[in-house]
Amino acid sequence: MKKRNRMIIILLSLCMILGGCTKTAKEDEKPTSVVVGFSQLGAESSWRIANTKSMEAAAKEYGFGLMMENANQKQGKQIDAIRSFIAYQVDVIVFSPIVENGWDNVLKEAKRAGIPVILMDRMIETTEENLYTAYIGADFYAEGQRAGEYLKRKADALGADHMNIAEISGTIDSTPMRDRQRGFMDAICGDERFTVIDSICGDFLRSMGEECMRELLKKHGRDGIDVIYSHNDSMTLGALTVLEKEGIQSGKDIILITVDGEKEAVSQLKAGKINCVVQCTPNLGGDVMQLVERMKNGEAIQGVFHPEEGLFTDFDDLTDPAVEGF
Ligand code: GZL
Repeated sequence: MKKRNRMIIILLSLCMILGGCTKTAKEDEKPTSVVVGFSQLGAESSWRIANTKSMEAAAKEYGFGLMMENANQKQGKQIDAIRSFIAYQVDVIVFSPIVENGWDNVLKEAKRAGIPVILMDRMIETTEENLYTAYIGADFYAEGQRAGEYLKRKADALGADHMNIAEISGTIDSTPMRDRQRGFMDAICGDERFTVIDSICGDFLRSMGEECMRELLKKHGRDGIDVIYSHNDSMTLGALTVLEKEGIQSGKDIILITVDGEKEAVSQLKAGKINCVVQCTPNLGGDVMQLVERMKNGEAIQGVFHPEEGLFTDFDDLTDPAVEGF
């Protein structure tokens, strides 16, 4: 018998022996009381990675089974994941919709299957009734307003008579992009000092933040932009590397306003390179699983649940230990 075949037989036998000795993980685990199907939209930013960790930790803490599918920024993959959760007959479906539209059909299937849906982090736009039980996530409009109110305060402090604003936006038609833009524009609306000269999509990605900044500088020149309003820290940190390469003093020559509140952005605030960090907590897992627990106990859950959020700015005492990122 060829040596190779002999080796294969030995290896196979070894696997069978070992396989028989170790209990499969399943036999060790106590049966889970609840299985949560979770469609996560991607891993595009530090915020998203922290959000995923928060969901995993909370599911473990509550002893719930968590079936998580990462859609890598593709709505179609989220829809497929939700369909697989329905087929598996999970107890609850949780998902963070990458964009607001296009969910009615799959959510009607979940409704017909009697599986409650919780929206986490982002909202959907629908004319259908009761396609989801609850929304847990930020009030993005208020986040945009906070950014706008900060800018007005900053303009007052600088005695600025005019400021050109360029926006680097998140994923088009996502709730954070739509509402952070709306809240900001409403806050500065009517204030003659401000002109929004451009808005360019960076898709919440750091690499795109760099590209957007290069394009904005090319289009408007280094003296043509006074303020950058960026919808998340990842894009802001990308933009920052371009400003530094160009020898532009961000935080001074150009005011930088960002949203999320990750550690690196807060340290750049403390370094004077970012002026305002609007908080948006990724730690939603505990709230989600608490809601699942209440639903499991028969409570009728309906509504919108926003976490407490604020902002850190260059007007604050940045040595205060409370000024920290996630
Ligand atoms: C906000 C979340 C956004 C973050 C980005 O709740 O949906 O998506 O602001 C993330 O960092 O990519």
